Amino acid sequence: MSVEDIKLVLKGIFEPAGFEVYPFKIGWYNKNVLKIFKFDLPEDTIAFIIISTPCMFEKALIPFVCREQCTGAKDPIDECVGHYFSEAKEAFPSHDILAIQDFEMHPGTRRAKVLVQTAGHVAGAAYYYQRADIKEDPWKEKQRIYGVSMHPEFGGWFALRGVLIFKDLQDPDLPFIPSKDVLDTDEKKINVLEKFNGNWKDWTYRDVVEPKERYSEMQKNYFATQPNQRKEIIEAMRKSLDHNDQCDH
Ligand code: B12
Repeated sequence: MSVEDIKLVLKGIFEPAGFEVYPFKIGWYNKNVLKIFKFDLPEDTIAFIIISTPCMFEKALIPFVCREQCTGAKDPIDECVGHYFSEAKEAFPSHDILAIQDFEMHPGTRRAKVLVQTAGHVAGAAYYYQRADIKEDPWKEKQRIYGVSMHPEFGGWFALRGVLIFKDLQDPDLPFIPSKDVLDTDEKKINVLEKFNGNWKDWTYRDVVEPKERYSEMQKNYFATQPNQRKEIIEAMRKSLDHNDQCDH
């Protein structure tokens, strides 16, 4: 099966649920990250980054919490994404696939197993803006400035959910598609980094690119609420599906 064929199958699984899928080569990722984050795999190994767009909440999460009777014991979004990752793995029984979600850390350390922003950047999905991109920045030398990715269509209204690495699939010919630099001046880059680092809770960093869609009020409310207090919102989500008569429990 070619990368293009695999991408089509993955799109069939993820797109109806509000996710996007972009292929990349492990070598492109490894070239950018420090040794401790590199994957010990040949550089032409094929992987896919999975991104959730605003409608994932309504298309995947609400039906999922309804179906699965989530108790909130585990994070419903992580579980929901995990469900789709399992489905993707099952679609390719003859391939050796390593699925890694954004929250997964190496045991015993607090080091992420995959840096999804770098993966999204090299896959051409969302430009990863970092302090190092700016010629003259206004911050103190020692100040930690976290980088932020921007999607060309959804601005900051998306999340990078994880990667699927096809460990036994290599393709030297996968074309490199650079991610779109949607913030073309240092001023705009500084602005988004200031907002992401200083005021991420007010949502404004997400709007530095005019998005074609934002999170719904229910989704914003969900993310603005502490995970251990989301039970009520999850109940409301269930009821919203009951209303539409789509819930089969
Ligand atoms: C740990 C973590 C945190 C920590 C530390 C943040 C950090 N960036 O280090 C804390 C708790 C502070 C945090 C907070 C938040 N986080 Co957070 N976090 C993560 C997590 C799990 C890992 C990040 C990490 O450890 N990075 C390690 C450092 C070393 O990586 P780095 O700085 O990118 O350095 C690498 C690059 O520079 C690369 N590199 C070097 N040169 C070059 C050149 C190029 C061209 C490229 C591409 C790369 C590259 O090499 C370096 C490594 O060697 C990621 C998910 C993930 N698995 O990636 C989410 C993630 C970064 N967080 C995210 C978000 C949204 C948040 C919050 C808003 C809270 C929230 N969840 O809503 C806040 C905002 C930050 C703030 N103002 O406090 C999003 C960012 C989305 C986006 N649009 O970019 C992510 C991607 C989660 C997701 N699923 O989408 N987070």
